[in-house]
Amino acid sequence: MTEPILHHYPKSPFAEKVRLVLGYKKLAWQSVHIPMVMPKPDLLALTGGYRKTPVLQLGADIYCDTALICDVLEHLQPEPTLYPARGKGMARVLAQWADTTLFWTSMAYSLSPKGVAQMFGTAGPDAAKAFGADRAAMRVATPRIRPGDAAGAYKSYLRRLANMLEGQDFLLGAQPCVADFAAYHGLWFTRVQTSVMADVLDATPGVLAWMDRMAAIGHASSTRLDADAAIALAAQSTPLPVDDAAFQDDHGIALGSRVSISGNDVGPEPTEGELVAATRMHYTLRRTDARAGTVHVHFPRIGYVLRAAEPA
Ligand SMILES: N[C@@H](CCC(=O)N[C@@H](CS)C(=O)NCC(=O)O)C(=O)O
Repeated sequence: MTEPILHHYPKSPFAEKVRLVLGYKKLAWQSVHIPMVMPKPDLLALTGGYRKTPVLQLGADIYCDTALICDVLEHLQPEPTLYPARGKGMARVLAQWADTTLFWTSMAYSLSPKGVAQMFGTAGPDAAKAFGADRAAMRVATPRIRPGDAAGAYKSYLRRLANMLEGQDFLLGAQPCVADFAAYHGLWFTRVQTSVMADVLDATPGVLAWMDRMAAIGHASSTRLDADAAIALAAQSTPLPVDDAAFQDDHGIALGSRVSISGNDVGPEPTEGELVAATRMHYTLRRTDARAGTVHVHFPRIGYVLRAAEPA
């Protein structure tokens, strides 16, 4: 098996979610560091437009969004499972809440002026300003949460998580599942990246103890790869066969059509290509890039907008 390649940067909470899933599944991986803000020409050579972090690459297959990346890693290495048979619907629903509502609340709380000053440290106020402008442009359907509202909501959510952890080590039982990884990463950002804001966690010691258990999972072993090598690998590889028999058409868009896919709440940058598969859970676009060659770019259905592409 070729090692999965993760395109990410160390401070990214969603990347921390995937790094821990790789650790949980003991999968060795290769690590490509990408910029925190646009432009990201090397990442876009692979994705064709998608700019969010992280992205997973297997040869010429490019997987966008951590919900899909978790499914792909589960397929690569089924044990230990992220989706225990009993309660897997609950695990996915809780993960979706955690990746959206909980995440946005934790970021609105953590990225206070004090938190931002710590995060950018010596990089200074200009870097912080560029980061703020970059992220504001990404928010198409997520209103900014004001600091007082974020603080109150965050404290409530932490109490709810603490309540779920009473009498068990992880959110839905004795073992972690996808919901634990999804709930963890926003809190990790508060605790580790903006530790000046971390006293909000002190009121829920059960959550802190669970965070220690999650951190102990670790990141498995990784080796650094540079972006040019990852792109060259895509160019030398052939995308995996797609499951066109499992076509589920919910849009009246036939396989073979030119389409675009973009995020429906954050990250409006579209990826365009030929729709080569649309299964119950995900879409696959084929596109050809001057540097990366022919690649398949995959997106989950949930959270993304599929449209027929405008005629050129
Ligand atoms: N739903 C996406 C969200 C990913 C996301 O918003 N990631 C943040 C970083 S943690 C991001 O992309 N920020 C902008 C960037 O890195 O360019 C996922 O699950 O992968």
